[in-house]
Amino acid sequence: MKFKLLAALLLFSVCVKAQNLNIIPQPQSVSRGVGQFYLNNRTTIGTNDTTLLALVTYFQKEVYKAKGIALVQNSTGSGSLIDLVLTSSSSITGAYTLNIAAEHITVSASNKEGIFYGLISLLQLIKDQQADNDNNLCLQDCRIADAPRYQWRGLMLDESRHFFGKQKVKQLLDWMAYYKLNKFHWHLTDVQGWRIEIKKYPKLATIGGIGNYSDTSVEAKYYTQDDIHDIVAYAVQRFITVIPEIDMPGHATAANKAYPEFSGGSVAGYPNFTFNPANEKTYQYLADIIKETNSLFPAHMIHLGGDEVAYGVKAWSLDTAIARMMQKKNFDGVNQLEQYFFKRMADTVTSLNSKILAWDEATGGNLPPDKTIIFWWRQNLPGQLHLALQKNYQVVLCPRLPLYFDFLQDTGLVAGRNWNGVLNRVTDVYNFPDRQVSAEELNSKLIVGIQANLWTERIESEKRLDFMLFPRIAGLAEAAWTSAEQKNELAFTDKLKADFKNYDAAGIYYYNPFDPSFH
Ligand code: TNX
Repeated sequence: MKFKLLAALLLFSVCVKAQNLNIIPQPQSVSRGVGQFYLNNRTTIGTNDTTLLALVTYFQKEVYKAKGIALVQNSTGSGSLIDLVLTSSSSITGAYTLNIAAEHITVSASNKEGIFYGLISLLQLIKDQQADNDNNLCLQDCRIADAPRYQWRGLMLDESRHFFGKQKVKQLLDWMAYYKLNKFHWHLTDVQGWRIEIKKYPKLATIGGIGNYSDTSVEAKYYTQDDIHDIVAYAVQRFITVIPEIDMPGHATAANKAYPEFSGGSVAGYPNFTFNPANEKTYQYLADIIKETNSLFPAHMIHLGGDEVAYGVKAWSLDTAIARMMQKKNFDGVNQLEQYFFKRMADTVTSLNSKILAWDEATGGNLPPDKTIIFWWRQNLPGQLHLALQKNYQVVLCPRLPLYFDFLQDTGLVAGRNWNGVLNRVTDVYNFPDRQVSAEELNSKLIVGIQANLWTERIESEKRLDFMLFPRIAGLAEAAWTSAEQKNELAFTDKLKADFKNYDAAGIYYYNPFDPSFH
């Protein structure tokens, strides 16, 4: 008895009360208690619902990886020191409560996403503490009630310009989960490379996958369908939806290299940039590609691109077959032809019961509002956002400023796209969207969330990828999850500094805005 008391006192002495609860993104509400919970190799973890056992295992692995502490799985229902409780009440997807008391930790939620995010918050608190020599790790009592601001918390990776491969993508998915991001938009096709195996048209990958942009390799780099199944399953475990993008009718050069018969005209500067809208067979070809792609992704969402076709339509207007088609259909300009093309491909997507996703150029067309999500990227054209909302489209906000992570993130840096010195700092990302988008628009239920886009024209290595992504991904997470009222830039930067030790531990090459020696 005496010994126990002494042990408790000793333990108490190593428990350092953290000033902040270092959780990114900041939870909706946090209250602090005075006691402590000690986590160690004897701590049991269990659940009232066997469908949560996979989450228990996931959490055990993460805690072991981070701290070498092996939690004991209890398969006999409630009564564990850490209890995961699925409740029957209804609440929004991802909402949870996390209660840490001296004797007991409870994570409860009405959906699995919520349990998962509760565990992620707990994991972040665990990572923030140091275990003593006996492997006891002290957690401060607290009660957190949390829920996400947006259901779309996205990150886009461009793997056409540079290909990073399965391992890097999985690492990215790990960090997305760590920050409660839940939509991975995968830009798989573009001018520089086609990165997805399509069995019906194998040359797309084997020829289109040969890089032709600062990557001088002659080996085709792409994801096989098995790779894709593997990555999708990995994402599902982390409550991340993977959305493929097959960009059309522009940005099609890599595909056109593989199957030139569907290329839509050629003009100096942008040769083979577009698919051919005057060839009836193009539509069947792309429909086949869309169908095969759709079958690989449980998301039932296909991003059709639709951006920057203007670079290619010059080729359209010079092509006699295309001009003849426009005349026959009574189109008074290439824009109309573009809309016609896009609508036909969108119809293919909806015929598969999937949603159409598209860059904001598509707002001017006639896609069905109840089946379309528009990605507003041209921040210099706020009218596109107004129009999208007016036409009742759901919208993901991903304006180039501040959400393009290929742009410079600080003065003095050379890595990144330099657009007259424009900067996308981590704090700019953090402060989005409330200072940039009007309150009236932000109140619209049609705005489903926000997303950052990592274009990789200039990102040639994994190290550079990390440097562009970290720590801006943390700013993105809090912008997408935390309500405007709960955001606090100063507190965020403190938490960020604390998080850097996790980047260091993971070997991430990040930019440190508080240390000018980083480059
Ligand atoms: C515009 S955003 C593009 C991309 C480029 C990016 C570079 C968009 C829909 N199209 O093709 O990679 O700018 O910042």
